Amino acid sequence: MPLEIVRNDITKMKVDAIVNAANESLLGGGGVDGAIHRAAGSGLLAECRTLGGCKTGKAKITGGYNLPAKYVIHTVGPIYNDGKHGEKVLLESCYRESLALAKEYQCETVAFPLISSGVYGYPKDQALKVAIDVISDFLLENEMMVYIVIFDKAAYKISEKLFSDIAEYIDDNYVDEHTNYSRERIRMNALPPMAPRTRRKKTDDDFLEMCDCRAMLAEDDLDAKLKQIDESFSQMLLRKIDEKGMTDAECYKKANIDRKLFSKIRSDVHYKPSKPTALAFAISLELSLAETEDMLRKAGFALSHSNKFDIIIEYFISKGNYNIFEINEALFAFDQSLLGA
Ligand code: AR6
Repeated sequence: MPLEIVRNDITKMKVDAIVNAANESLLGGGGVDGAIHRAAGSGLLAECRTLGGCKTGKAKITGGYNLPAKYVIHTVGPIYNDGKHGEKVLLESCYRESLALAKEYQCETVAFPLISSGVYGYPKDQALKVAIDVISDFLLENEMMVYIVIFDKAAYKISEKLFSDIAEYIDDNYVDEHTNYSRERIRMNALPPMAPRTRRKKTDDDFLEMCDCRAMLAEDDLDAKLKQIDESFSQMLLRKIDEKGMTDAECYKKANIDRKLFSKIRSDVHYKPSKPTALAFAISLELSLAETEDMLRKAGFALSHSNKFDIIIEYFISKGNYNIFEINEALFAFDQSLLGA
């Protein structure tokens, strides 16, 4: 999955580069900056001293020293005032500049903290949105695995409105499921009784004829059935990509699926993806709920109202919101597994 939100201490991430939420002096501080300097050791501070500081919205790179990461990219986020002082543009620039440096140094994996969302006071839900927007834009054009590292549960917040909307949708749908089930039972009980069958004693000829017919029917049936083997998941995926006028790359990037997995699916007509992968493609292709169900069936799955994961996906599809990163934000907030590979 090219973009993943994880809960971790960024100093523990085994990636090519971690990003530091620094200040303009680049000489260390509190928060994640302090943690990174402590874990990297004094070599990091010595190298930072040679850099001559860094402007807000810009980024500079150093070695990782004692960290598991090879590089540290230091970026300086804006101090949040009231949101009307260009904070968003500066924060976007932090992510863009850091990603550009990571690319220049051929990093394949990069981990970001939520820049500016601590001491610098940027509201966490908005800080996360900026991070997701800029990183997902970048990933449309570039191959990289990017992690947004959330330090603790409290540090993570999707907007309260979205959270409560989804919570309400989950509640409603648990209830609906129950109501539908009751309705179904009432309907079944209301069916008219079946007409009694007329009986005639069967002769041996009747019996042989019946056996022959059954054998012929079974053969025909099997032939017919074999001829109508459904298109596979992979065939449906490729057909839909064509129908939507997308390129393969557009589709797998929007699905937050990496190129290697996509090639595997493309070249194996019988490939059976996991449920999150199948759903990620349905989201990327902006399929309706019915089409999504169809695509899932081809992979051997179904949407069910008995788990939150499915209901959250259904919520987004029913709202016509196919932004996989926003969906993953919500899934993360409800402690569900994320979409993608
Ligand atoms: N791993 C991942 N995330 C962390 C970690 C960690 N080990 N520690 C904190 N966070 P902050 P800022 C999260 O204050 O707002 C420094 O003094 C934290 O929960 O570190 O950009 C600098 O020198 C929060 O969500 O950075 C600057 O002076 C996020 O990292 C100033 O703070 C960023 O919080 C920069 O402030």
